[in-house]
Amino acid sequence: MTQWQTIKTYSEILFERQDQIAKITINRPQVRNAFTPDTIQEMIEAFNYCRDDSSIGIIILTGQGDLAFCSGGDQNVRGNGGYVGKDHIARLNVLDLQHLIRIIPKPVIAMVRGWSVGGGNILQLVCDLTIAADNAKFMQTGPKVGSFDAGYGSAYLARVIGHKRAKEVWFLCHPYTAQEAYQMGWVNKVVPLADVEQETLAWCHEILQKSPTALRFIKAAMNADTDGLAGLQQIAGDSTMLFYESPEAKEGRDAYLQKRQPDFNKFPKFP
Ligand code: S0N
Repeated sequence: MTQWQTIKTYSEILFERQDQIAKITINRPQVRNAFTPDTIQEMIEAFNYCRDDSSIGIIILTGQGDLAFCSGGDQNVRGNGGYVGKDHIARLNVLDLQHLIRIIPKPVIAMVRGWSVGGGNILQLVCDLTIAADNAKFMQTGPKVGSFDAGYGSAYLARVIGHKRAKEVWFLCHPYTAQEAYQMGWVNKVVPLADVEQETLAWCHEILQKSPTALRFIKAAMNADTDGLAGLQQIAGDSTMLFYESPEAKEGRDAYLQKRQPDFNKFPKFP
């Protein structure tokens, strides 16, 4: 059995690691891992930790127990302008988390057991890869419960599974089995429930053998195609990060600090 070590103790999530692999688990099984703004805030903090810790190479997002990955926003704390947390402010901060999962420059794998519903299913969608247990079920309920996600939840879903399928998912609000989701390209692999963590870890270990910079640029490039200028900004920032490492960029910095003209002529002009 895999040994996980706690990175930090939270009230609504588990945050653990095993060497270079971090695991963030929504820990509210009593409500099928529905999230509140506080759950989301804890996840944002954990993802940011993973982003900053250079010894973490990959992140697994999952839900506690076999019954649900996540059932979306907790309807008990749904207020008038969003979901209401301990600070009594109504907000939709799950959108911030979706964005963070997209821009974090490390692969994020959703490990889905049981229900993946509503805003929880959008979190699964925005992860880079999804490994589903054979008991997983995928569903959008927005039009049934008076809500919708017209961002990644609709437009990006259409890119992933096709427009006709995405409209079917939202217009009918039917559940789809793991096998049906696999056939639509909604998930990457379906395995027996008992094997899902072992399989997810196997994918993590294989990915960790690859160049982290290459993975970073591939993720950013694919997201830039869907994220417009914000996606371009991400890949541009990655390019700047690499450029800062170069003698050419350092010459510009050093010349400024030494109050002299930079000598850029010594650097090659590649084809
Ligand atoms: C998940 C379902 C299908 C599981 O069914 P199952 O296994 O039969 O269990 P239940 O008996 O139904 O549930 C067990 C207990 O858990 C509670 N519970 C389940 N889900 C929720 C939830 N989301 N909120 C609060 N409680 C939940 C049940 O009430 C039950 O409790 P007890 O034992 O006390 O009766 C099934 O449970 C189900 O269909 N759940 C509701 C799914 C749903 O409609 N989710 C909300 C969808 N909307 C969002 O996620 C909003 C997302 C969002 O934040 C957003 C952000 C940006 C832009 C737009 C949006 C947007 O609004 O969409």
